[in-house]
Amino acid sequence: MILTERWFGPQDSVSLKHLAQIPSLGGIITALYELVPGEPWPEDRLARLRELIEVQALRFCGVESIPVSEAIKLGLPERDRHIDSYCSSMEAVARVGVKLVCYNFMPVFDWTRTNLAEELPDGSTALSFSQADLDTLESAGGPEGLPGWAARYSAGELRAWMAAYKQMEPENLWENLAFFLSRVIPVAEANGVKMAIHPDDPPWPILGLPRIITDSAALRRVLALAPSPANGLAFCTGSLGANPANDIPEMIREFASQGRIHYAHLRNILIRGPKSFLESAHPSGSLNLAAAVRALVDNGFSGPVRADHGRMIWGEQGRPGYGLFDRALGTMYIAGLRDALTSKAAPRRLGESGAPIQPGPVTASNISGSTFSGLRRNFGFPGPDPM
Ligand code: DNO
Repeated sequence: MILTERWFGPQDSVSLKHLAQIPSLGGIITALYELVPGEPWPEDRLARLRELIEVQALRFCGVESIPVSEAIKLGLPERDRHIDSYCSSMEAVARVGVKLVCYNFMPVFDWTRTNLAEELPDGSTALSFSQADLDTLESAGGPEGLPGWAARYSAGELRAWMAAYKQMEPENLWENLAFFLSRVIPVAEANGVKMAIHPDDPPWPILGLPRIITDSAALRRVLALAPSPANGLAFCTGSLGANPANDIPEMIREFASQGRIHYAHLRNILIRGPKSFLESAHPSGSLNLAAAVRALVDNGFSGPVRADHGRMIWGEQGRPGYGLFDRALGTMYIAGLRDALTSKAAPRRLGESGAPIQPGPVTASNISGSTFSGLRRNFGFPGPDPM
């Protein structure tokens, strides 16, 4: 299991340098967030991201996400062109040495919350969701008031996309997912890439839109659509766990033992009532993250995990869910669970040894094979690369 954090690129208010100071962190998950879904990803920009990551002696472990355009999810005529772009982006990702691609198949909205900064008694703030609040918002004029989503579509686009899904039944969405996988999985196989579908968050239909990746039966079905090791899961405890009927450790045991979990998001939630939850601190909430980590470890999972979201603590301001401090605490909690279960010392990373280091700039002499291993060698960092 390799511990990673998500980084939103050079525009992120949390710097790579600060992320690299989290003990035990092995890698970064990022993407070309500035590009529109359906556009092919230029390899040179990916190579630049890799360089920035490796200068911090971290590894570029995966992309989250190459977004799936609405045209693909709706099965519109331009989906062929978008799928071609998708495959070419995946090939570019593979060429820079990154072999994990996370994606989701949620119509219009990705993860959805009704409050991005609910104040808790201890003065921290957390993301929360309440179906009742969403229903109120819907009856008060629609999803434009929904916090957080607005960056992606204009109000007009949003209304148009929602209207386009009006006639769509869940089975139609399954058909479009099957079509997408039939085209992308062979390309993933040819490039040694693992595709990892993220479950729907929350795992039930919202705002009249179908949501299909919600429980064990759905995960089995998506894996069966393309019975290839390249077709796998981004197992998200917080998303699936919002439905108390989902037994998280049991689900992990099932899918990890088949080698089909390629990536995991490990965060906690506090279920407050039917379809109502709060994103709680990693060690406390309705989910047993220790059991989740144990299920991963016991079933041979060796891929990247990340703490996913955190609360805002210690007065930090920033992108909801993606501040530095609470994600760092979550990462340390997961590292502790992992190390206790594996009885292995965590792989030491450059900079944790106490030796003074100056990671940049990268020069020809410290790039050998990859910048990452070059830096490791230059600074006399012992042991194999942590992947
Ligand atoms: C939220 C994330 C999701 C995830 C996508 C994957 O923080 O877990 O936005 O990145 O659903 O495609």
